[in-house]
Amino acid sequence: MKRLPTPCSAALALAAGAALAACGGSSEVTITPPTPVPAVAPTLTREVVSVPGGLSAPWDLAFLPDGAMLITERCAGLSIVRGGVRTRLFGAAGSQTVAADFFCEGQSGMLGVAVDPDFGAANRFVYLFMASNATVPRRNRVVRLALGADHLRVESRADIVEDIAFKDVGNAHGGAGAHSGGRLRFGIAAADRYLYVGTGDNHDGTLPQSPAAPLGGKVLRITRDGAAAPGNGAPAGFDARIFTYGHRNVQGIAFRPGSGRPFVAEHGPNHSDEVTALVPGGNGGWDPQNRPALACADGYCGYAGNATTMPMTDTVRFPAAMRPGWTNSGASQGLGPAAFLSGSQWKAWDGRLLVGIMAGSRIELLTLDAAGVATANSTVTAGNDPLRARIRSLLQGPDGSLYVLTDSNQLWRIVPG
Ligand SMILES: [Ca+2]
Repeated sequence: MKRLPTPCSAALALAAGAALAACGGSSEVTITPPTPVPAVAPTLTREVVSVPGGLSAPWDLAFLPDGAMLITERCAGLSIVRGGVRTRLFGAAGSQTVAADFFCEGQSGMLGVAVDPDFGAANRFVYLFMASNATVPRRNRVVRLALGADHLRVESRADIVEDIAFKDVGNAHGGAGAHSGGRLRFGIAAADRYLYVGTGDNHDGTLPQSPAAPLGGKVLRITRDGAAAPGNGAPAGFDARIFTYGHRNVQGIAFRPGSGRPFVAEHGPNHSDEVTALVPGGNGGWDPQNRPALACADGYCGYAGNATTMPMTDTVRFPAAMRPGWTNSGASQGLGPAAFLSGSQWKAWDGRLLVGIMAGSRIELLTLDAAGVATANSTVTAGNDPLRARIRSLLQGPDGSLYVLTDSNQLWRIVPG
């Protein structure tokens, strides 16, 4: 409540929605501020979206400006769905354009997809993260496709990053193709329309802190031609495409509305799924090598020890490491995708961060403070629908709804109301 020196004026009091106090006997009017509209959570409705031909191991999705949906499937490739018609554009046999070097194995194959921010205005570029056997050893690549004018065919392909680490041979910790990362997202700030690429540690102890290619356990930030973006801030001697390093397996990348700051979500080992706000040149502090106190098969300590002896963020080795803003209650439940909610349709959730959890089978809502540290978290439900599934991809669509891909081969549209 605030007291204003003012003539006794009913008009002023009414205009301010105020209560008039002691009118006639005082030179002050007491103004009660308008009661704020309570911040309420949206009411969610889940729709299962039918994709002609069905989905098999869907991994990521994106939208063209005309509303058409792009979907990747790990072993099939890239499809476009528009007007209820699905076209297999690029990838395995059966696609309009077969990529002879594309394959899937283990966790790898056709993973992330992103659409150029200038799609339709200056180009028709779409970007894919995929496993390629064009080299020995095999690598993950970022491939840029130019779509035809009707968006129903691929006109050309340019491989803009060819040296992302791929686990070529199985070891004590699992088969080939593990921990490739794979998410692709463009920055949202006007000065940050660069492509961010999440990569993984391949069960290789040396990769996350390695300054050079093959690039694994990193977030790359590149131009549409695959060159290092300006301002990456990688330490001297590091590959200039590296934006941050010291990560385990980056499968969630999201940008905070307003600031545009990038956040990543990472799957922990037997503990400590993490969400981290990134800083240019930052070290995520994951270093699964040289832990003499631990038994580390094949030189990889990533599954040895615990949150103290093999931390997701080692602040002893790396005092300046980026601290996580949220850790999943000391557990690892398969943290994967991440997406910020944006728009008044989300009511009190506008600007909050969603993360998807695979083994934990849920979507979690995080409230972040200005520094990116979680102050609250809760599990997202749609009324009595617990939205339980292994969550593979999260993306807010151009209609303002949330789109979700699950390992149950479903596409959900979650509509706020
Ligand atoms: Ca970390």
